[in-house]
Amino acid sequence: MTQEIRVPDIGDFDAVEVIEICVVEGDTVGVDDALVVIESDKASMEIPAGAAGTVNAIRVSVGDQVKEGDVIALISAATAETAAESPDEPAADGVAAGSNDADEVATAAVAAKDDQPTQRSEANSSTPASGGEVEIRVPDIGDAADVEVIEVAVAAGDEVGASDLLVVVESDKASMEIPAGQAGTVSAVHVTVGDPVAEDSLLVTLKLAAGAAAPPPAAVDDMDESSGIEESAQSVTGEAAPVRGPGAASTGSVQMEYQPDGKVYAGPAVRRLARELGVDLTGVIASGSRGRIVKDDVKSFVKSAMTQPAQTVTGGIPAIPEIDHAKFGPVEVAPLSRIRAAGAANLHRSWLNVPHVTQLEEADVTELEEFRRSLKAEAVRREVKVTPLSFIVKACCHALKAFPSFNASLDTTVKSLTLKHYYHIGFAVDTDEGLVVPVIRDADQLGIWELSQAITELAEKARTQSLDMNDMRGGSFSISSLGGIGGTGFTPIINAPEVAILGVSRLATKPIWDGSAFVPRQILPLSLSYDHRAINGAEAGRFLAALRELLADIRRLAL
Ligand code: CAO
Repeated sequence: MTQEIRVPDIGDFDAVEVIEICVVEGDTVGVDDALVVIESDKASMEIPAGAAGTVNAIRVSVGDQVKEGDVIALISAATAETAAESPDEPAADGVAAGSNDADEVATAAVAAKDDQPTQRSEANSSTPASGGEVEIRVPDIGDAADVEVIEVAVAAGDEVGASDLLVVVESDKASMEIPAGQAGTVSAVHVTVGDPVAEDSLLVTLKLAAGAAAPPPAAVDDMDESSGIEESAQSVTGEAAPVRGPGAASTGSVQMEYQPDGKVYAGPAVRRLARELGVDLTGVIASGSRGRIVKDDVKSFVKSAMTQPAQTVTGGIPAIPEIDHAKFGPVEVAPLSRIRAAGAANLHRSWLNVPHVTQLEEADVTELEEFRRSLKAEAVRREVKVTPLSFIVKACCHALKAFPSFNASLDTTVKSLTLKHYYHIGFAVDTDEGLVVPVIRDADQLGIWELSQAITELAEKARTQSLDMNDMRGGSFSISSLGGIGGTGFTPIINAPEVAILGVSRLATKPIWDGSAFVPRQILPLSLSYDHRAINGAEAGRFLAALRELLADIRRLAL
């Protein structure tokens, strides 16, 4: 039976924006699996499937404005057979998917936006105690039942800032992160994980930092009764970032890097899965948009930890010493954006796990450039910009077909190579928020105009932060082009689990000996980094030679 999944009661908000689509048509989902994430000016909320089944249709797109009752997706309910195949997914449990009783469907994972710190602290329920201390209590949680502490993020003695997370509680409807609300030092923590709590339960006592004023008790009473979860939503931090990555192992265990703030951005279903598997979410690298941790991230984390070979050398990676740079002159601390932090963790993971080799080549693209220039007038008419990158993507697809081991992934036990029969080419885009890698799907099926269009559109989406998860996953090979910026060569880091990446630098006119004289030719520097476990040097040399030939004579791309 097909059921309509609708936007639940979203409190005071008339229209909220869809910021993420978490599934694609055909996906099998469990009751708690998020379908979409919506975001108002105050909070974001995951809308779960509410019933196990298959996604038949998605009725919204990223950027759409939706309101209570709007249809998000159609789900055909799982048969008894398929339900039995996923015993770990709880049954619908009386929750009517497609029901208009939004409260029933709304397992809201709420997260305040980064730019709402003051609202977060206002929403926090704190009461003054003696001696410059405040008591942080559970805020109004509406009619939520079975509220439990699922994370305690601080210990007595910890110094916290106003937006720092103290405790995460979870009810039958939502998970709520409760921040400090004010800067200070934690004097006492009154709960532990698993404790049942209710509105006004004492969580933490905080000694206020000098100069910070305790809020008047009225602040709690002033809270709007009806706002319940939504008001509490403001107390949820969305500042999480992917943090530690498995990879640097010492004495047989997986050693992680911690994000200094140690916060996570994940919905209740993901938190529940992490608890079941004993995964500390602060160690999981997020792949969801804006640094949200999704279920697959938790699974990858576990898989990676389980397949980490036992470490035979002790000592691990020596830590870089913490230095007080201010001792040497004025400094300023700039926090990394979530995208940059996620990128840093991914790059570190790849760098530590993959034995990289980078091989260099130069391609004579004189004729390619001549042809590209000849397209200029038509490009203006078509309103598309044709850069060397479109030709490079096209040439890579040809080379990848000839050398399938470059369009592949190694399995985690390094026993087999999965050769992909699709050519989804990722390309690095430099944005103000950091590096992102959107993917051109089936790039081998596209002509130069279409590739140029796809590159322009995806780069624009990347720069306006409107890529959704589908735009960024499933890549089989990546290109990092710094040609528009400069440089004569670099060693790109592989976008694991892919096994190779092509770096492109700025083309230059060089004198080339043609047998009788030096002639000016336009030379494009290429640098191919590859996973030496999957590809050997001779193969890489042949791949680059093929690419060089294709770029030198683009008529070959038509063969
Ligand atoms: N040599 C010389 N000029 C080049 C060139 C090259 N290899 N590649 C592009 N150019 C030119 C273009 O033709 C364009 O010139 P015009 O404006 O005169 O036509 C100009 O440089 C700017 O190109 P572009 O950057 O707008 O377009 P692109 O298709 O080459 O690249 C994109 C698109 C999104 C890949 C790029 O803008 C970008 O973000 N690059 C950075 C990628 C990055 O940061 N990589 C590092 C990752 S760390 O490993």
